[in-house]
Amino acid sequence: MTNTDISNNLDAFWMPFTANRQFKNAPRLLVSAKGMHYTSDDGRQVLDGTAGLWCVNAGHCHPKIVEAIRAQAGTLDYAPPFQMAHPQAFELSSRLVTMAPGHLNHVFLGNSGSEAVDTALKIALAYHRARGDAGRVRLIGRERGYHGVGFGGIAVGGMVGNRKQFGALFAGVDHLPHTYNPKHAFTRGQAEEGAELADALERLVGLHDASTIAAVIVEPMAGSTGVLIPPKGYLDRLRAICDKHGILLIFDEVITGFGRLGTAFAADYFGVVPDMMTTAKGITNAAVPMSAVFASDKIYDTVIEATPEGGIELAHGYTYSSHPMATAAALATLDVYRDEGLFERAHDLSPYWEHAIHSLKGTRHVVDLRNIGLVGAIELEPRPGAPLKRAYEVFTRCFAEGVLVRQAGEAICLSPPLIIEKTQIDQIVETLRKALSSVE
Ligand code: PXG
Repeated sequence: MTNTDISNNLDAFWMPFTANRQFKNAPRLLVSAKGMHYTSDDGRQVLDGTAGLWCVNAGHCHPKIVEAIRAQAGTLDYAPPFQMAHPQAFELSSRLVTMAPGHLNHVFLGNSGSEAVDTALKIALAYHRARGDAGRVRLIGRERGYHGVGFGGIAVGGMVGNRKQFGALFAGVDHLPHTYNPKHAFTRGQAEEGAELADALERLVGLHDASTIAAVIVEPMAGSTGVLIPPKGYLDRLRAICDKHGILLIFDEVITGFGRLGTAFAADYFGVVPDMMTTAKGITNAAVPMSAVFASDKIYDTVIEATPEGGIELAHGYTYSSHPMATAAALATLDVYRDEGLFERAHDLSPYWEHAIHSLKGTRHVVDLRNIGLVGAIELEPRPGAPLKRAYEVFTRCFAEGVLVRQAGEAICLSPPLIIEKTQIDQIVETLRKALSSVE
């Protein structure tokens, strides 16, 4: 088939994580953005209830970030990151580590959360090998975890829909149970009970032996699977069991990093410091793709010192690691977060947010409400015989009414830019209330 009208050919673009045929029958297109709003191709203002995909934390097209990228594009377009570098790579990394808790004093830069996850898993393996413990190759994830779409990430990930098409390379992983308990429906923030779910790690140690396990990776708060908030004490217990058995603990902070919970990182919010932390999204306000893996002194020193000087210590990296446009965007983004006090703003707004989310209790179809920081989830009862349809219709109705929300299974997830105003929180919740009342 030859297409002559290229502009109207929606077929060529194989859309990611999208129902391609359904979308192409009724496309939803965004053509510009500013602050809290997108503009759709039919000229409507759409309030962004999801910060894009959990990433535009400082609001859209922030002038300082736009200017930094513009200036960088005309100064240094690209510098090779292997055996060469540019000064901003060091400046950014130094700034990042001053923000991080504990001894997370080194960062490895990449372009996406998926790359960050693969990088962290590889560093974990390299670390144990460098210690002379090369038998530690097993990786432990968690049911309902999302760690991106690389083979490493889907192996430790726990969302069946993302695994079942690709199950070729999953040997050598195991999973902890997820932490969702419907008994705790409508809990505000963290549930009091459930820390003992972390003890499942002891059972996996009993099954595989600690000498085979390299690392455990979890999202401190599971985002993509519909906002699953860890019970109180759960992450502390996971930390303690990892320490007892010499297992590295990796927090996947791709969503929670850079202010989402009202602190720089979820590690700060929960008061638990991992051995590595994967971040992306908010690091550049999503204006240019970038990710950073934070690693502890212990890990960095061990891997670096295992190779004689002059040798490449870690056989890993990307053409676009520390890309100049990304480092410029990240430096400007960190300035904005600091100068506008956006993490504190998220913290201060979170009680209002919590109240607004939980005001949906009693609305038709709602079976659970969850919140933490500036994150919320509205769990719906599935429509009998038509799973996922109800949540999808709520999503499309909200979009028609000028509010962007995100469907995750039977849940609607919210994670607005941290610049959101209280009246806009009200608008999101009222639009949802109306949509929920009007769908079958
Ligand atoms: N880890 C976590 C915890 C994530 O949330 C990734 C890794 C992968 O990042 P990249 O940049 O490779 O996509 C993510 C990504 C959603 C949604 O709607 C979430 C993500 C991506 C797309 C949609 O929940 N998170």
